[in-house]
Amino acid sequence: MPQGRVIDVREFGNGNINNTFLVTLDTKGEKHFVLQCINTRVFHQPELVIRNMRISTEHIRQRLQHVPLSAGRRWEIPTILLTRDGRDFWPASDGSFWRAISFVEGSQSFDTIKDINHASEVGYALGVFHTFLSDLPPDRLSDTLKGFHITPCYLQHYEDVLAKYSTGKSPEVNYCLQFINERNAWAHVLENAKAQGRLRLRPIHGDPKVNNIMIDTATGQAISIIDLDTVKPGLVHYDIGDCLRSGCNPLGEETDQWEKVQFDPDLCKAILRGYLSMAREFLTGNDFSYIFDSIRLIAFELGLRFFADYLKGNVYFKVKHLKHNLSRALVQFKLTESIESQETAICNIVRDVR
Ligand code: GN1
Ligand code: MG
Repeated sequence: MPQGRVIDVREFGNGNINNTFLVTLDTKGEKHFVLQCINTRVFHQPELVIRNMRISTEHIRQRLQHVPLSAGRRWEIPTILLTRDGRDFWPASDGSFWRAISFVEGSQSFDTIKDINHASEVGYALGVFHTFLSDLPPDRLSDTLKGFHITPCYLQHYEDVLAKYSTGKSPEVNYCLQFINERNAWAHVLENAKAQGRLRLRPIHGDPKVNNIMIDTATGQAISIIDLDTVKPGLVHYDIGDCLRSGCNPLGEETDQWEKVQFDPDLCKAILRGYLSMAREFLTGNDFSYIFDSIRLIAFELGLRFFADYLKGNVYFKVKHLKHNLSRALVQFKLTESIESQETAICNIVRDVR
């Protein structure tokens, strides 16, 4: 645990689930750490979340010692800081669950991609993460969030919500209802491929969006991937799709100009290039054939999750106003439309970078 007097605690990042703070210390050593209150309505077994984090980061640390990254590249692994009595979390008397994590000094993250180099670095970071975990048997990790990124489960949940809650009437709501309806059958694409043995489980990050990738402020290089709460067994496609739906939307997922949202194929190419510079060696032919579907699916799925939460009264994602989740859903559905309309171009990119 870093020593020193706490001189500042402030809210940190834009997380939709947990409450996160940056703590500043009055010390000559490490000046910051990240303090988080885990949302136990979402993560029912926070001990397992921390256990997954410990197992995956220890594995990456060992791999990094044996096979360092190419010359001159820096890579930082977020570390869980222990309490005074040696525990890696602190259960407060009100039932809330806290933990502290090291802060990657000299780095920053961005909500949207700045330029092609940033895109390539974001892809590279996900590639490093997947590569380092590619030899960790996925069953060493617990399933800490049942149904996470299983699109058919979100569809089922949405149907249940529709049956119970009124939708109200507005052109935006009707657009969402119809949008989902038209994609019902296709939404099983990745789960079907998994069931048919075409895609297999691996350790995944679960949330590799742009602002979870830390960029060295001096070099502009990616040096860490943070937010390891959703590390668990899954399909790397969930991560690839999530990284691209986040990285290739220059207006960002919080924009209120949802009609203008577009998927940028140049950023897609740069992210995939960066990713494959690390990950190419462990991906199979089948893995490549589902990359387009994964990009389309995770954008659609996130829209579906936001929309269902809007209908249910905003019980999962934190919101700033009542229609926030509706507006977020519209952004993801517009992005999905843009991905669909560029299917040939995106498939060509996947073929070219392979
Ligand atoms: C949530 O809380 P945050 O921002 O790290 C969500 C992700 C979504 C993301 C969208 C556990 O992540 O799945 O992609 O919002 N995390 C969980 O911004 O549901
Ligand atoms: Mg997260």
